Amino acid sequence: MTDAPGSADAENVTPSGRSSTSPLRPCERLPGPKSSVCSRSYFVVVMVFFHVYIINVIALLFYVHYSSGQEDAGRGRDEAPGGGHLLQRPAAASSSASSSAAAGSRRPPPSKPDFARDVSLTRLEGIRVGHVQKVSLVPGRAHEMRTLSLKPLLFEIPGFLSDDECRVVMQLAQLKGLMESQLMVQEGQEELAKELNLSPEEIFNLLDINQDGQLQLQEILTHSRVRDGIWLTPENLREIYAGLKADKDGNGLLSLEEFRLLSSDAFQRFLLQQGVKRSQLVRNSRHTWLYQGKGAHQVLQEIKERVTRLTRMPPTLVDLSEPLQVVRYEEGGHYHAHQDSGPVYPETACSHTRLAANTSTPFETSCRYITVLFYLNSVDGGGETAFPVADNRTYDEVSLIQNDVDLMDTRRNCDKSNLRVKPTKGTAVFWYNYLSDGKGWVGEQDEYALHGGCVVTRGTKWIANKWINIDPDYQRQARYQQLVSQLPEEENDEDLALNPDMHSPSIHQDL
Ligand SMILES: *[C@@H]1O[C@H](CO)[C@@H](O)[C@H](O)[C@H]1NC(C)=O
Ligand SMILES: *[C@@H]1O[C@H](CO)[C@@H](O)[C@H](O)[C@H]1NC(C)=O
Ligand SMILES: [Ca+2]
Ligand SMILES: [Ca+2]
Repeated sequence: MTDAPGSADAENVTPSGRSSTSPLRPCERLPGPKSSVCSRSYFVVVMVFFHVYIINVIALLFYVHYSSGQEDAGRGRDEAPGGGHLLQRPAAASSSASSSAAAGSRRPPPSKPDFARDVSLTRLEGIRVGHVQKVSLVPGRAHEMRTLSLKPLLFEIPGFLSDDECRVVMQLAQLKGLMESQLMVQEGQEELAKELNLSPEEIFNLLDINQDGQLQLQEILTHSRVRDGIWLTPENLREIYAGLKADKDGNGLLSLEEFRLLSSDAFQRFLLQQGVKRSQLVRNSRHTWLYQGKGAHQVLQEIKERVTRLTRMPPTLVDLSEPLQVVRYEEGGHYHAHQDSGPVYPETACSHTRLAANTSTPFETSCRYITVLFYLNSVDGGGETAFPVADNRTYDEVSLIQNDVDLMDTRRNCDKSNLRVKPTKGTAVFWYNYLSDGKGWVGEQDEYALHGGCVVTRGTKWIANKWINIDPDYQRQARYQQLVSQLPEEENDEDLALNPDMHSPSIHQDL
């Protein structure tokens, strides 16, 4: 992966949004050291701290706050395991706490008759790392597909696109125009932060993952990353401490007393004063989206069909997925490690099936079952797609940052990733962002799918991402498809479905 700005795939985030933030499941005070469920919450708090996407966070916290009382009584299905993230946009943009709270706690009405599950998703077999299987994608030629890792289940297919196809895709993207994948962070959200109304003690507690009464650097870094924003390194954080004289006793940790003396937007203000460079953002690239439905350029339609054959996904699902994302990284471009999708909780809706989710669903994430990433050129230097924890024996979010080495930092530490894929023109890699539920549908998020685009040291890097969107909630996916199929045809192809640009005001973040 690599790349992509956002979303991309590899790098990515969702056009629709993924990104992450966590829906915090209501967790009463953090249970033990780093439980990942709760651990996301501090992260959210940190974001508040930095003021990034505050609106989402606030609405989220309100939601959690107000709904934690009545909790799960009627939550049906899948309890989501994992961590969290993503919330994209709260139902009611903030305004009053009470209104979003109300929305949040409204229970989905007893829903319509269930759809019988008549589809079973194929999941390819990886067999073992290095295994090569032949696949038939175009008439008269067999492609070789090599297994690169089992966690995540990841494959590489050289020559998936011809040189001409690569050229056409790059030209179409240029014709359409590329936009910045990540905007600079905006200022001025203090008022919102105030509405949050958490005491410094409460925030401190949420941040203190190991509950030792001190904030270690990693505790702050780990949870400041999940969304697009300024990417802090351990050194940045030390400079901030020094600049703000935050660590009075100089032990490198923030105690509650030290923390209390900082205003809630101190870090953010400090960073903005220093000036933020593009290289300090989570993503440093430009991208655009190319529609692949009826009427689209022949090459784009063929790519979509080839992806359908490769992944053996139902064609309707591929048709209803996000358009093709094309991303360009200039020299110096990168995309720090991220997940393309987020965990899905009962409170979370997938961006692509939002239409079928009831309005009471306050949070949104991208649900990208599969990421197919294409390299449109061979890069002169750097630009690999890194999978920091591919096939690692275990996964522990907090261990991603140790001794000042941050495995998610693709400007510095790609060489320490477990797996790196070199960008080669025409090659496609694809992987599953979710596990199977064991019954032919989408299961839990696969945390090992963490990936990023290493910094391009020479030349330009072009990639494209094709995501296959599937809602882990089968009923919601089915309802969505039914709704879409009832719409007049033009609409359903073009506007509605997943043109990310139409999704929400917040899309730019993800794209
Ligand atoms: C959402 O809930 C309303 C009733 O409150 C219902 O009429 C509507 O069909 C539901 N939407 C979906 C997609 O289930
Ligand atoms: C990778 O696996 C090793 C061995 O189990 C473990 O010590 C390390 O923490 C893992 N890395 C991450 C980031 O979880
Ligand atoms: Ca601590
Ligand atoms: Ca200290």
